[in-house]
This record gives sequence, C-alpha cells and structure tokens, in this order.
Amino acid sequence: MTFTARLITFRISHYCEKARWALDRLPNFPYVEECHLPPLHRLKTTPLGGNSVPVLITENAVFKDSADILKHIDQKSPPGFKLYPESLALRHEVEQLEAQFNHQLGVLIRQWGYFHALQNRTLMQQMWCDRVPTWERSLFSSLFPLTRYLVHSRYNVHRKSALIAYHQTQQIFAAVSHHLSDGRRYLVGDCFSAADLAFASLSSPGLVPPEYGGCFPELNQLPDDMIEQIQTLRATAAGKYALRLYRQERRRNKQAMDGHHLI
Ligand SMILES: N[C@@H](CCC(=O)N[C@@H](CS)C(=O)NCC(=O)O)C(=O)O
Repeated sequence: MTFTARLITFRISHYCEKARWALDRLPNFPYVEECHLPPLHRLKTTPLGGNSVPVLITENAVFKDSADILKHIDQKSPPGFKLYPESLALRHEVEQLEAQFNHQLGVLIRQWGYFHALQNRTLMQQMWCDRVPTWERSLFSSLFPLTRYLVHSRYNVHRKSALIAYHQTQQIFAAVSHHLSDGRRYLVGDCFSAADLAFASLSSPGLVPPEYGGCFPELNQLPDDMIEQIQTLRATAAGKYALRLYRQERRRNKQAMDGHHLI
C-alpha cells in the first residue's frame, strides 16, 4: 500500500504554499494537508522537534523547512518534474535564489501583509480558520488577541516596518524584473525550477494570484491602500512573470484538497 504523506500547514502561509505547490506538481506523491490555527499548530510541530509550518511527514522522515521539503520532493520526482537542475553550476544558482527569496522576500512580504490584514478580524478568521479542525476553529475568538500580539511581536509588525518592508519588496521585484529583461522565461536555465516556484509562492501575498493553493481573500475584500500596493506589484515584469507561473504551472492535487475531510 502506498504511504500517504502529511503536510502540516496554515492555509494562509506562503511558505506552506511553496511546499504545497511542489507536492501538487507531482503525479504520484499522495499527501493530505493538515491545516491548523496559529498558535495551536505548535501542538503538532513541537513534538516533532520544530516550530514553524510547513512540516512534511513521510514514511521515513520529518522535514521541518520548506527548502528541505523541496529537496526531498525533488529526490522523489520523475524526470520532467525536477526542481533542481542536474548541472552543478545551475543548481547552485537555483539554491542561492531560493535561499534569498526564503530569507528576504518571504519575511518582508509577510511583515507588510500582516500589518494590513491583522486590522481586519473577520478577514483573519476567514483565512486562519479555513479547513482547520472544528475544535480549533471554535477557539479563534478567544485566541485572536494573543495570536495577533504574537504575530506583531515575533515578526516586528507595525506601520513603519510595513512601509519599509514594502519598499524592500519593490526592490527585490525590480531586481527580478531586471534579471528577466533579456526575455528569459525562467530565472535559471530554460525550465521551471525551485527558484521560480520560490519567487512566485513567496511573493503571492503581494500579488494575490487567483490560482493560490491556500486561502487568500478576494482582492476587493482587502483595504484600499493594500489593493493599490498589490496593483503596483502586479504591474511590474516580476509580478507579471509570477502571475504567469501561477496560471501555467500551478497544478492542483485533488486528493490533498479532499484530504482535510479525513482529518
Ligand atoms: N524557513 C521556514 C519558514 C517558515 C515560516 O516562517 N513559517 C511561519 C508561517 S509563514 C510559521 O510557522 N510561524 C509560526 C511559528 O513559527 O510558530 C520555511 O521555509 O519553512
């Protein structure tokens, strides 16, 4: 019998989307997504020796970081689905870009996104409670003030840091736009890689792609100043390229989407 892997997530998280997208691309990697309400995810991640999500649990190992998850998935991928090039030089380039997007873009865009979204409790309820177990959902209201405080303090979220984070995100978009300006379709080499997947998924809170695999609100549910900033990012070459990747490469895995009913 084939083992069904488990992916522990927040539905809203763009780091979780990175792992989910990589899993969804594979024709034969059965998994179910287990979504949790922060901070209750720690009940799952702490016993596994980690903190953050995503966490991937396979038959033989537990992976506690999106980069490790992608490397593991790559080892299981058939030809044509690889995320890292065989050429060592190209692989190095892909890994460097992925690490840069993980450590900078993902962090900055989260700081900006949470500053705006946390002001709207209903919106946060919609995103944080999507597909979580009923008992966790029932605790949303009591936990919200604590969770909001934890997010603000852990990620240093306030008006000034959000503004700076947005400007730094624009600089990363400008660098990616420049990189693409020679007409290339992908960031490294001539096919889709972990660098493309990392850029598109980690920039998703700033672009709100309709094909997002987790839970984002509709654009018109967001505050006006946030919509304006999203439209600015969408209009850049990097923004258009990430939205194209979502349209062309974001395959869905039906079993994982149905899986939440089982948990
Ligand atoms: N480097 C990690 C970062 C993941 C991360 O920051 N996850 C956040 C959600 S976006 C999280 O789980 N935060 C809650 C916590 O750390 O307990 C990865 O790439 O997997």
